[in-house]
Amino acid sequence: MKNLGVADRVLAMLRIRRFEEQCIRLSAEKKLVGHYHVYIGQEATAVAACTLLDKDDFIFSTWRNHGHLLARGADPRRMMAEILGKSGGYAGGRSGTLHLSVAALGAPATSALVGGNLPLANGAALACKQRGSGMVVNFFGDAGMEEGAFYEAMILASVWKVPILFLCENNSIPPALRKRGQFTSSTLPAKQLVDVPKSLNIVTEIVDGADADALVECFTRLTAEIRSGAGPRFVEVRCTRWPGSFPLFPELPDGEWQVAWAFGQKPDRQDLAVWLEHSDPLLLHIRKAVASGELDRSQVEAIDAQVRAEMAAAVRFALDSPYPDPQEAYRHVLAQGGQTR
Ligand SMILES: Cc1ncc(C[n+]2csc(CCOP(=O)(O)OP(=O)(O)O)c2C)c(N)n1
Ligand SMILES: [Mg+2]
Repeated sequence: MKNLGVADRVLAMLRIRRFEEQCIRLSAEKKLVGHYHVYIGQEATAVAACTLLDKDDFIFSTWRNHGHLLARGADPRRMMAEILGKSGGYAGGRSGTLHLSVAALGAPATSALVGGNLPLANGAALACKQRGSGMVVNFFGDAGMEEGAFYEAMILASVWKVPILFLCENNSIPPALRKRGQFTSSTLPAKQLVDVPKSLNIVTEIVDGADADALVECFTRLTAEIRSGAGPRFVEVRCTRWPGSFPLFPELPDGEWQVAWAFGQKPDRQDLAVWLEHSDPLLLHIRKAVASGELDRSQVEAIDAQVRAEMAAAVRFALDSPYPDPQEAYRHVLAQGGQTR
């Protein structure tokens, strides 16, 4: 990971975790209105991928975009304001959570359509190739592979040899199968997801999404190959859904994530305890760093205090930000005669 030590990596993952806990709290209080998706349990993937990117690179994301954008450097205050539909948000409250994007950070579009961002990302990768700089990381979920747009993007990327990492976050994998064995999605007839891009001559990898070090190692290698002009790469990141994401609206199964859980204390809920033990990249990474002597408990607590303060400030900023003036709805839209106001 580019210039990220263990402490910075924990900080980056914890920022995403605590940001989304605030989303869940605000939703329960009816201050965040409507549907939204959390990235809890997948944080290591965004952090490992985005910290390898340069200014002129791009990411393309989905409805599960909070982690990708925070890892790319977005300001949590403006993100939270956008999610609440407030004028202080990145799009003045127009996009909400589902279309959150920050063009200035090389995150020009988030698609809420399954598979919808693949052709866009591929086009950006073609632009990178033509201008001779930059690459694209295209985040999408495993269901994206069931869309026609996926095949269009794979074929063109392979033929054009564009600089793109197709990063499939397969969050439906049971822990025991994350590292080994064959696992198909419910509807693809391929033995493994990677067999599909492989058949189109795209080099593929499978990596454990609960292992931050493995992700860093894998993405470092793949992005170097892509930057050297070798063409597209496809990676299946295998992760396991967090128990709090199963209800229609996410919930915190046992309250907020506790630093103490990384130091032997167990939550009350059994399903959460099992998930933490086997599948939480944040907890597993902290445990590993403590075991190797790179971090101690007081350092983790200090990181947590810093993150909590930052996220409390983000919530305050978003709640204090006014809703947009209704007239704003007419801006940036095509009016009669093709003129914009
Ligand atoms: C074209 C299209 N069809 C259906 C939906 C409804 N939908 C939203 S999320 C989702 C499942 C996505 O699964 P996956 O790609 O694995 O991502 P995950 O939510 O598991 O991260 C579906 C079917 C949609 N948004 N777009
Ligand atoms: Mg999925």
